[in-house]
Amino acid sequence: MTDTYAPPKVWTPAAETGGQFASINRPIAGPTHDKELPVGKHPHQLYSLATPNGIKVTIMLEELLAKGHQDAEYDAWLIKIIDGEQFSSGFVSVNPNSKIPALLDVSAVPHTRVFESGAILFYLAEKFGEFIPTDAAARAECMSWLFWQMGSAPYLGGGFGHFYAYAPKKFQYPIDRFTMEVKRQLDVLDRNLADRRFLCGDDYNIADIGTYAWYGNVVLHDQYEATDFLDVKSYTNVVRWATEIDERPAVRRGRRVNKIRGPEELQLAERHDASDLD
Ligand SMILES: N[C@@H](CCC(=O)N[C@@H](CS)C(=O)NCC(=O)O)C(=O)O
Repeated sequence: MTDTYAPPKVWTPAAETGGQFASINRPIAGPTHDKELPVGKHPHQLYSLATPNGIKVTIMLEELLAKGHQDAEYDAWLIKIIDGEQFSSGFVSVNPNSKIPALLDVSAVPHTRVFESGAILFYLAEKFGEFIPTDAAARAECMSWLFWQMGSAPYLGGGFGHFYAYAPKKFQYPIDRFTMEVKRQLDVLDRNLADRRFLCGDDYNIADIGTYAWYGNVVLHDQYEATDFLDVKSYTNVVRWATEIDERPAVRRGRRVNKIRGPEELQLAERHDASDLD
């Protein structure tokens, strides 16, 4: 790999790009192999991994259960993305985009698939009438922050995280570009949270769950080992907001589901019963 690059007339993939996750990247969609997904006994079948996008959904499901919605019960099946399990025929039938998280609601008629973490949060919020405001203006604010998060996270993960932590070498140009944007996003959040307890005001909702999963990880859990580099402590309102969410029992539970890295006592590869987390 060189520092400068003259793009050819028609792009073809390099034989070896290097960097983490290079082995699962390919320029086409669709399945690579035939394999059905397992289906358990609960209304919701989740196929996922405890990445920031994955924990959004397990946190939401644990929050719904904590509110007493027994119908929110779920089986959480592990999808090892590094092994390419998101490219099985079964997974692609639930998410044609081959990315976790993917949800199959087998209590719905017909069985309903939902992919994209933001869409899953919204689906569950609507289904249970929880963590989403009913008033039109408040709902618009909630959806605005939820969509903001969905649009912003790729700059944080795919941009900053990739070039700062996963690329085969440190290249200054993309690191500078994405650090600029991530710090701007942190400042957007910090200013909004200066006079709001949660993103939309006094109430915790799906916008907080989605945004916490990414920015909470960065400011509290040293995601990408960039705590000092991004000077996360200077975003005091973000840290205060993320800390409050981080301490919620349902958040603690949800973060552990489909987790196969980190301290062993916090890992839970699959969840098929509430007692798996006790
Ligand atoms: N916009 C999607 C992004 C999902 C996503 O990027 N998932 C990653 C893990 S966090 C994944 O499955 N990567 C596997 C791959 O790219 O093959 C969402 O929010 O659900």
